[in-house]
Amino acid sequence: MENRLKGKTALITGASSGIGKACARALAAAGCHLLLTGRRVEKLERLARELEEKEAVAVIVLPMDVSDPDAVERTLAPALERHAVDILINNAGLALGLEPLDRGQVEHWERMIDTNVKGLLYVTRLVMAQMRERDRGHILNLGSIAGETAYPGGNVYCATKAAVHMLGDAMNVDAMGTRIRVATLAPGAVDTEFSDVRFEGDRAKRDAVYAGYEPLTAQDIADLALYILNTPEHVNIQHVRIMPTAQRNPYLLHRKEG
Ligand code: NDP
Ligand code: 8X3
Repeated sequence: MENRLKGKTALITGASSGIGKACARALAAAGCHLLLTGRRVEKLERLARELEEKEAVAVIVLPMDVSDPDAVERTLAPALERHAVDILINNAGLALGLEPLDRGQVEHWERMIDTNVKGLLYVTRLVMAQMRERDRGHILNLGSIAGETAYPGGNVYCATKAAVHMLGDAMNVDAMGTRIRVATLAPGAVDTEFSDVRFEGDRAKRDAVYAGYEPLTAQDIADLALYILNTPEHVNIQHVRIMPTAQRNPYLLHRKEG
């Protein structure tokens, strides 16, 4: 397939691990320059050095907590004066806890809503404004099958991803008449640090999520993201759902015994 990504600039939120990191690697290999954001600066710096050396692209690290509107403004606004962003991957996100709503922790809810929904909005407001001025750009939001089907204990996480799906539709509507494209990518189970974060380092709980079947890898998601972002300008893939073959919906997971 023709490479339409070479020389473009991509901003990825949450590039320090998992899907964001795999997307950074895939886009750099395709010749994209990168703006990488996240809170764990050391991990971002290491990735930036690796990709600059290996792929000969320019990589800039922008340490930023997306849930802090002042930090987003302070960090992104000056960066956007220097760089025109062609691709935005809104990937930063997390789940915390798996309790029924009535036993949920308010602090968990606030962090999920502030990161997955409000963080995405703070970043997109600035980047999409620049894309509108340039009449070009591609936004890819990480949704989830959790945003389509509620599962026990998923409550607030599911609601944040449902919001991401609706915001993707809303961004497409708001971009009507421009050349801005918006995609929502909704994965099922992907083996990343996601469950380490959700269960706050409880190894047994984390391992149980991926036991007895082959989950998706971050690379699988990056491959799909690359396909979506490399389509010609008249193609706007708006919503894609991707799951491991063993999983048919959040409930239906075929696990092998033993
Ligand atoms: P990881 O935990 O591996 O990665 C999450 C990334 O988000 C990290 O780079 C983290 O960086 C960043 N992040 C989290 N909070 C913030 C914050 N407040 N500010 C800035 N960055 C933040 O998980 P995944 O790669 O799996 O998750 C990526 C996205 O994919 C999420 O939106 C998740 O909801 C979604 N997803 C994941 C699935 C899965 O099964 N793994 C399935 C469906 C969707 P740092 O800690 O350095 O800030
Ligand atoms: C992450 C996938 O089903 O564990 O969004 O919530 S799930």
